[in-house]
Parts: sequence; structure tokens; C-alpha cells
Amino acid sequence: PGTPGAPTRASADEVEAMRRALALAARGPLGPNPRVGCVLLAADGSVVGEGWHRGAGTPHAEVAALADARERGAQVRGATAVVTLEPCDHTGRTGPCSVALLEAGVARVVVSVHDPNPVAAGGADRLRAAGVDVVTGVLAVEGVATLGSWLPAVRRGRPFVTLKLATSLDGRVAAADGTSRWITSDVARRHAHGLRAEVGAIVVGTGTALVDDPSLTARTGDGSLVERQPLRVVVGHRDVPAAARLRGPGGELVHLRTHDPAQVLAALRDREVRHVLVEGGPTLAAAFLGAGLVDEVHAYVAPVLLGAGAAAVGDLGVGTVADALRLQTTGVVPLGPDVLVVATPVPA
Ligand code: AOF
Ligand code: ZN
Repeated sequence: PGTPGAPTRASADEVEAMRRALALAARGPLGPNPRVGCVLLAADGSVVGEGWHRGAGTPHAEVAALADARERGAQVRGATAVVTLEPCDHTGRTGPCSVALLEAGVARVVVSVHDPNPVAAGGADRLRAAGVDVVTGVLAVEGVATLGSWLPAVRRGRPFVTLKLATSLDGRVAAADGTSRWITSDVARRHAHGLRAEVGAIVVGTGTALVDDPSLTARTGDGSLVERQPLRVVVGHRDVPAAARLRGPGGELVHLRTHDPAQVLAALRDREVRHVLVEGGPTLAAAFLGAGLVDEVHAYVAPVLLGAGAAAVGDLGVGTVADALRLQTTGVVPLGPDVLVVATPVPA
């Protein structure tokens, strides 16, 4: 509680509680809903309740923390709620956390990140209007990092898009005869499976589905399927053969009969996908890049030279080097014999 009118700031106890709330948030799954954590502090700074969001359809972090306090028989009236995302003010799959906090008699709310979701936001305003002290922006850099691709996805109103390329040193994805298994090493492929396990959907063109016959599953080192499988999305007009590996065990198969990346993303947003991995081939990669719908490129590059064969990215309509699509490198990771380059398009 600060002097009326004076800007309120989080106390040292509250900042420490936010660190704890962020660690709790990270226990939650990646998926349609954000990862959120909440810690309830009594007036003396002691922790009286903790909670985190365990995925869409389950109680929000604030409600989970209130339930924890009740179980401990702790007094919540007058407490401070430290929460990594602004409390929601809507009834979605569950009720508004703003109201739950008010009904519990919470006196102060400390928030890391403002909720960019237009249907859910407004909790901070409602709490302030009811006389609750609200502080926002506490450990905001860490808060944003914990939310990962959920935050840009909700801000943009479409899934966050990662384009994955796996190429030879001379930028090719196949040799002259079309063979492509395996250009990158086992280490690089395993790393790519980690990325698959984090996304909501993997997208390929029908050409890739037919020629490479990928399974598009997320697997662990020993080849077994991870528990949560991304949607397997095939884009284009050609049919997927009944014998394709894509039809085997793994995530749900979705066939979108379009070539328009914006339509693909709209369809996946409607299925509450927050992060899409575009895995090929060159035509689809060029379509997404050309439409300005790639947020991040993950290029696995193997020290292999092919000299001929398909390039990773099809025609971008770049006729002269001044028109090249320039990216900014944000990370370089050595992976056994290969290298992963992470890069983001530079806005024109
Ligand atoms: C969460 N967990 O702990 C908080 C969220 O459909 P619903 O009811 O689950 O609402 C999801 C929205 O609620 C979500 O997009 C976000 O804007 C807001 N806050 N969501 O899943 C939480 N605090
Ligand atoms: Zn909520």
C-alpha cells in the first residue's frame, strides 16, 4: 500500500514472490492457454497459497492459489496476490479471476505482464475500480519470456510461425535425384523433435507429404512418441495417400485445401493453435516468407555439399540482391557436426 496518488512499486518480498510465481508458471503446459503462476502473500510477507495453470479448461492460476490457501486454512482477506499475467475479467472455460480475487478479499495485486487477449483483459481495471492496489510490469522481461510464443500469437491474432529448414552447406534440401534422407545429423534431428514437441501444429505442403512421406510426430531420443502431439497439417489440393506415414499414430491429421498462408493460419487460430512449425517444402516456405508470415527461421545446416538439387526456399520474387529478404541472426547453436541458425526477418 502506498500513499494515495503516489506511484506504487513492488516490495522486495513481492519481487521474490514473482520469481516464485514465474517458476510455478513454467510448470504449466504449452498450448492454447498461457502459462501463468500465482503466489498469495499475507501482510507479513509469508506465502499463504500458490498455484499455476495446468492447461485449457482447468482453473486459472489465481483460482488454484486461492484453493491452495483454503486447503492450508490460511487467511486470504487483506492478502497480496502476485500473478505473472494480469487477472482475467471474463467467463471463458472458467470464471473471471478478478471477481474471484475480490470475493476472497485480496487487498493488493502485483502483475508481471498485461493480458493482450481482448476478450479476457480488464482485470486490472476492475480490481482498481474496486479499491484494490494494482502494480503491473514487475519482472516483465522474465514474464514475457515465460509466456513464449503465446504472447506474440495473441497480440497478432494468429499463430506464431517458425519456419524450419534443414539444408546442406550450399542451401539444398535434396540431391539431384530427389533423395533427402538424411542431410543433417542425428543430433540436429533430435533437436528438431524438441521443437516439434513445443508447437501446436506442424505444417507441410502436399508435395512434401507425397515425396518425403514424413510422419510429422514429436519423438524422444529413443524414437517413442511424446505425450502431447502437435496437429499434423497438410496444405494443398492433392490428396494424401491412405498408406502415408502421416496417417499413422500421432497428432490429428488436418488437410487444408488452400495455398494461402493467411488462410492456413486463420484455420489454425480457430483451432486455438498458438505456434506453428512450417517444415517444408520450398514452395510452402516461399509462400509463408513472401506473405510476411514467418516470425522466426530455424535453419539446421549440415557441412555437406550437394552442388545440385532443390533449394530450401522457392522463388521469392527477388530479382536483385537489393531486394533480398534480410534476416537478423538471434542465435547460433552447434549441434554435433551441424549448426542451428535462428534468425528473424527484419521488418522492411
Ligand atoms: C489461463 N490461465 O491462469 C490465466 C489466464 O478460456 P479460459 O477461461 O481458460 O481463459 C483463457 C484466457 O484467460 C487466456 O487467454 C488469458 O487471456 C486469460 N488468463 N488464462 O489460461 C490463467 N490467468
Ligand atoms: Zn482467469
